[in-house]
Amino acid sequence: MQRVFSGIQPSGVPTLGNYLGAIRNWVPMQDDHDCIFCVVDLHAITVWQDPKQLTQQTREMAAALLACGLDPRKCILFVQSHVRAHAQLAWIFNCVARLGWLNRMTQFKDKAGKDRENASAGLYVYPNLMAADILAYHATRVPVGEDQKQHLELANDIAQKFNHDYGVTFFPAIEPLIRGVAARVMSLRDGTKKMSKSDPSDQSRINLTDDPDTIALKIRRAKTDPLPLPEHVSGLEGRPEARNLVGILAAITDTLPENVLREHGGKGFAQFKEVLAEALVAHLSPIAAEIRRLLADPHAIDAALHAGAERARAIADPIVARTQEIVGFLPER
Ligand code: AQP
Repeated sequence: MQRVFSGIQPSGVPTLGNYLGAIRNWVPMQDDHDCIFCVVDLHAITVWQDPKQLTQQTREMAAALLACGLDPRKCILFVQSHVRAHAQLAWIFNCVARLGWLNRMTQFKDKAGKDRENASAGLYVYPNLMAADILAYHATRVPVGEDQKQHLELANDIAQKFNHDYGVTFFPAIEPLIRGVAARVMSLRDGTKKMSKSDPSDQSRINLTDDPDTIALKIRRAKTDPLPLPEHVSGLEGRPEARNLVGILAAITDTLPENVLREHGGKGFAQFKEVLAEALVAHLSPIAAEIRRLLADPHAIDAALHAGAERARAIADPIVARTQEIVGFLPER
């Protein structure tokens, strides 16, 4: 079985974007892949995180992943900082990756914004840690969205350079794993920006923990344009907010945007938003209820994560020990 690795940052409550773009697609992979899923807290602190909130968000993220269907009997689920191998291998990769490679990463440019001098060094070397996350397990398949493809190419460059420089065939090639239509969900306030858990406006996103009234209100207030819905997908051209809402209904009801428009084309947004809110509430309410149930027992969540970390260490520690040996570090014992 191919080994899959994927991670998600505990940088806020998981959103509908995280769910439709990533988490929902991870669930079926557990049946035909050797899956390792990680709450990547080391990545989260590349931008400021309030310590108390980070602890809470890490548990919430784990609860959300379990509530969405990740099953510790079928996959390994753990927190990144609990497995030292990630940071150990990332340091070695900091010494393999070239500055020129990192300078080309568009996500750094986006996240650092204009005040680049003030961005953390961690944000800059984020892709090296991501390479370490994957290669510490010799994982060969990584489910990624379009935005992460560049980081995956960099991980492959690091693996190849390491193998070449040390004259070994140790790290495998990594391939993106694309399953079904990975939905890209945009902000409810601006159809040209992606929905993000760290967006300052809570109105810009649907959180997996939102109650039905909040979901309905956020959808009702979602930005739209004055025209009715078009009859065909071509009519969504230049209408990012309309495209986003149609895309969300299509993804949540497992259909294509053209089918949504066949049924709802010509309607006004007030009517369409009611249908969309109802579909979202029906789909997300059981998940929110399960998150609440799991969070009522934080010790059980921590215990599941500790057990996951132990299984992760059993795979990663020997790979990192061998990497250190290849590099020429004096053996620890
Ligand atoms: N809006 C989105 N639509 C589709 N997929 C999305 N993902 C994130 N936002 C959307 C996918 O979720 C996975 C985990 O993401 P992450 O937590 O590692 O970081 P991110 O992509 O930066 O997600 P956020 O929510 O925007 O977090 P912050 O606000 O901390 O930056 C990834 O597979 C991602 O593609």
